[in-house]
Amino acid sequence: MSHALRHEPELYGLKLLNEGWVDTSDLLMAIRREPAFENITLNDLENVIHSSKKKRHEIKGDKIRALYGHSTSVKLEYKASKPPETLYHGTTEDSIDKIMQEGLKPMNRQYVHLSAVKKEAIQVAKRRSKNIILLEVQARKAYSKGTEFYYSDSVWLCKYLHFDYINPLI
Ligand code: HQG
Repeated sequence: MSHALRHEPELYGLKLLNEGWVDTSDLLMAIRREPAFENITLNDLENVIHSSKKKRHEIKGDKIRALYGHSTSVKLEYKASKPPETLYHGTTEDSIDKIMQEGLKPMNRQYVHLSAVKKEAIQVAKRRSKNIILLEVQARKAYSKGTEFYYSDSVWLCKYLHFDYINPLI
């Protein structure tokens, strides 16, 4: 579901509309082509969405979309928000030198993803490597110097974060 709605909709015969929406029935049809999921229902999609702590997807009327994480060029209108004093980003030991030279970049996605909760940022890093580094981001300071932040229910987003505002913790 995330791959289709964030990254390669065309692989599933889908085209994202404005703000990343697709017809839920089209997504269901695409997922059902996979034999393991041939009996999947709207109820199953709703259960996946609501059983997750992170609000990754949203269903409204007959449409569904991913709320963040996109690499595909669709545009979502996020509201700029004042961030908390500190945010966190989990990364790998392999990336840390580059990050401290270049800052945090969105890489293949549209935004840098940050968390208000240390534990969540650690989990994000752990899906990449055993050797992780937790970065503390002075978000309020970056904001006061002009970095725009956006909040999408469970994650904080920004286009780029300068290394001046980043401190490695572990
Ligand atoms: C790193 C998931 C070298 C960055 C997660 C990360 C998140 C750099 C990787 C969301 C760099 C990009 C996004 C630089 C950043 N040099 N490496 N200058 N700047 N990086 O997957 O934050 O759970 O695109 O540290 O939970 O890991 O699936 O970003 O390691 O919220 O809903 O480049 O995706 O959401 O990796 O994850 P990603 P991410 P879900």
